[in-house]
Amino acid sequence: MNTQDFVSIEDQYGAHNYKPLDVVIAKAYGVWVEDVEGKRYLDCLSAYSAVNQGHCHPKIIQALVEQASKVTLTSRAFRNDQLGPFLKELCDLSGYEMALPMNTGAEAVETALKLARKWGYEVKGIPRHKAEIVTVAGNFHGRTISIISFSTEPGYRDPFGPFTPGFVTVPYGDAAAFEAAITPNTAAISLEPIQGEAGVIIPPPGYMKRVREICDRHNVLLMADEIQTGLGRTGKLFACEHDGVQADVMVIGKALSGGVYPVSAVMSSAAIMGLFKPGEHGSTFGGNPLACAVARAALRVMVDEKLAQNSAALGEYFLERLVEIPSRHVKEIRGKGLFIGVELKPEAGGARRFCEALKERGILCKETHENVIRFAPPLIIDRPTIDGALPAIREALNLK
Ligand code: IF1
Repeated sequence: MNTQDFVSIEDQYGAHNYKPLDVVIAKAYGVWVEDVEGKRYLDCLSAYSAVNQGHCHPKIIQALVEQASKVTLTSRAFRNDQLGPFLKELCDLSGYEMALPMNTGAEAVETALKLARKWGYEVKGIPRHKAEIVTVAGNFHGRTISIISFSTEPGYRDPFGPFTPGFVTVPYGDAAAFEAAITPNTAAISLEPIQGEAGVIIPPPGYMKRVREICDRHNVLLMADEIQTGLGRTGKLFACEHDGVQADVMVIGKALSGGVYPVSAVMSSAAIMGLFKPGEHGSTFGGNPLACAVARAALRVMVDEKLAQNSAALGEYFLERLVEIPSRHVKEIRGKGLFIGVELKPEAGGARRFCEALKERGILCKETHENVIRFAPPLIIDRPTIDGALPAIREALNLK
């Protein structure tokens, strides 16, 4: 079967909820993927920052294979010998006291929303079922009904109501607007320290710090979604560290498993996490031994290979090289660590055709919204690999 055969069969039998580039990947290692025709590409998406450790990292795959032959799933009806050590290692690394494991990012966000509401009722004293959670314009936290209920992207939300109540929207990057939206019933604010899907939107300096202060002043929880920004992507282990802030509740996923297996988690203090009582929350697969063994290995790789530091150094290098490329199409290039957005001018004809052109030249990128090309390679990338990609990027950014 060739590329077109795979595309046809997928489009005939699969729901059309995506518009992927027509590259059919059959194999991947490190920063590289290979398609069914044997053509090699530099991966500059990293499965939306899930494969920060690089594709098929040998140590993570080894953990997967070894654990798979021992025990994969116990359910939380019983205990397993991977869960406790995983939670401890995750807490030690992140500076949180307790963790709750789930599978996908959206599930972890849902978990955090439930936790914030329960905190609102039991700790803050908000009247039952009146809790409000402040969210920001341009947010992306996943695809469940409750999460899309506060999406400001019509395409993600409109056809899927009725919506979950209890969410309020304020502009992103505007701490005063957040403060003005707080009522006695406000339990939490939820935000991404840098917005990914919105197009690598970096808020004004000090925004997270001001949000933290406002949360403290009004007894409101700060919930940070670090599913995409966390685990080294922005040059720190967590993006909140850029502002010296610790959220009350942090959600992580994606690279928590190095992209090998779906693993997510909610992190918090013992006081807050302790509000969950038996039966109030759970998941068949959450905290399974295979997930935990994989995540333990993925975290070890993150630390041992200093991936956050590499992201900071190589991200700065990559950004500098990109800025040097002359292109009449580029409006702005911004980024932190290896989380880089190239925003094109409205008249450039959309980011998609540039991503197609990059693909033809051996680089895989995905447009986000109409006009932003995101460059987010695995954090193990080195200078020679970036240098090797620059001529192709220069060509693609200079399409007619
Ligand atoms: C898709 C976007 C990226 C996320 C943040 C939670 C989740 C995500 C900050 C949910 C997921 C993904 C989902 C993926 C595309 C991708 C994405 F363009 F849609 F927005 F990365 F930029 N919080 N982001 O970024 O995690 O439930 O998917 O594990 O195809 O929808 P999930």
